[in-house]
Amino acid sequence: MIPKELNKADCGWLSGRRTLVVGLGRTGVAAARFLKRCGAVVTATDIRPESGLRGTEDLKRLGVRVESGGHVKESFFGSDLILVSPGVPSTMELIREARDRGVEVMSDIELFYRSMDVPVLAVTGTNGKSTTTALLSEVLRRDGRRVFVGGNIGIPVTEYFDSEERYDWCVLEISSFQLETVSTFRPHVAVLLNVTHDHLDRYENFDDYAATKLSIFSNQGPADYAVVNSADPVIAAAMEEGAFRATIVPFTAYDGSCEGLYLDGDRVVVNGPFKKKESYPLEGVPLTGIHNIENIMAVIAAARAVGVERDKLLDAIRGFKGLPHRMEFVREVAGVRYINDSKSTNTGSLFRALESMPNGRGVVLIAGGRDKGSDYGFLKDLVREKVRLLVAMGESRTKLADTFAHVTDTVQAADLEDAVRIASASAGPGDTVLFSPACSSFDMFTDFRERGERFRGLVEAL
Ligand code: UMA
Ligand code: ADP
Repeated sequence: MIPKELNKADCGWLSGRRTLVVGLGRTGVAAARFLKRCGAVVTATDIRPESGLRGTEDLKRLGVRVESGGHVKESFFGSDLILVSPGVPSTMELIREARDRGVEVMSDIELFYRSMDVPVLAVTGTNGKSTTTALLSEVLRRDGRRVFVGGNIGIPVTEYFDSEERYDWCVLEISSFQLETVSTFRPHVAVLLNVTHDHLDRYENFDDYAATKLSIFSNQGPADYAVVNSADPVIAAAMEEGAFRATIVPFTAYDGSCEGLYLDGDRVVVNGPFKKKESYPLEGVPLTGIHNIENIMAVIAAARAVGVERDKLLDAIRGFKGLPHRMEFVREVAGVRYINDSKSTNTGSLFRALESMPNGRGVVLIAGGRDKGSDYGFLKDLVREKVRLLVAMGESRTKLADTFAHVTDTVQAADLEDAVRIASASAGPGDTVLFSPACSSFDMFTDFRERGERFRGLVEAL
């Protein structure tokens, strides 16, 4: 077996530091374990009572002090360092006050970055992060590299140090929450896929959210790469303002011939900044939809930036079937196709889902869940064009039904089971039942996976 110390933690800087870990979800538990191993004096706190938490017994055994069922002010103010979980807003009063008193506050991404020493490729954006991260890591593996994949994709980054595998590259999916408290994080390649409305229940306004996304590039220099979707208005504006110090690799699935990556019929053309002009045919590529072409372009750009050859890239792209719960075909029943897009948690992803549906009004759309302060209005034209019936569910059902009442038929369902029953009764041969909620799942489910699996189960049972 490969010896453990190969994934070396260079974490002497943590030794003896009084550290408070806020939030004991997956991030907090992994980070507390890592901090303890580095010799920090660790307290971990969660607003939930201990009965609702996992992994606290193990932490206590390691010598971590656990404060559950609420947060203790003194623990915040008496720390040298606060490690804040992504789900905990960094603007929280106690954290703000602690920072004012000189306590350093960081996310696990910053903690990780300061403690390791292999190149990082980081992917952010409102939508497409997981698909792009998974495909990019697949490409690097196909090229024989030893890759750690982590971050918002569901693997806390500090688990890197737990692994018995030896890594020499990191591909990280990074959320805006994780970027709120980074200061030195400098990915060698940073990808920004798009910036559309999301998480407006956490940020003051859209500009605030967009600025957080763009901060992924803050510490890059000319030897690094910024892979950006130049068709996105927020990103185009940032390019215009000269917001990047890294070498920019722009990509667009909309404009014709230009610098960077563009689409020419059924081929992706790479026209700089790399020396060789290349083209990548898309025939035989399982991922479909214009949004996935964007994801593929981002992957090609990022992989070329770190020297992966064209043939290996194409092989991996052709072999990648996509992740579950993203426009996943479930089954055809009586001529009706059922698609599970449970990972659609905002209006941008619903837009792309509808855009990829055939013209005509053959879509029965099931949407709704926990609203995040979204404005669904801009979807009206697309809904009018494609959706025959909207089945609205979850906390946002009235808001959705009111928004679309004048452009299509709408009905409110009691729950997902009711929604699938209504949708299947009204869909006819040639129609598609599309489950693309545009909202988070937390009103009725643990997460998007549970929601998608429930949908799949209901469709299998039809
Ligand atoms: N908590 C407090 N005090 C508070 C608020 C919350 O103690 O004031 C506690 C909660 O009681 C809970 C813990 O904090 O026990 C939850 O922490 P968390 O929400 O950060 O959950 P983790 O399990 O650590 O998961 C996080 C990410 N979650 C969020 O960003 C909300 C996961 O992304 C990520 O996969 C994981 O870290 C590993 O990096 C999920 C997500 O929904 C998939 N991300 C958002 C998205 O994709 O839209 C950004
Ligand atoms: P994320 O990790 O950012 O949530 P995923 O790859 O999990 O991204 O996809 C989430 C949702 O967004 C799915 O509904 C998927 O079909 C859609 N999607 C994927 N890529 C893109 C993209 N580039 N632009 C817009 N929507 C996308």
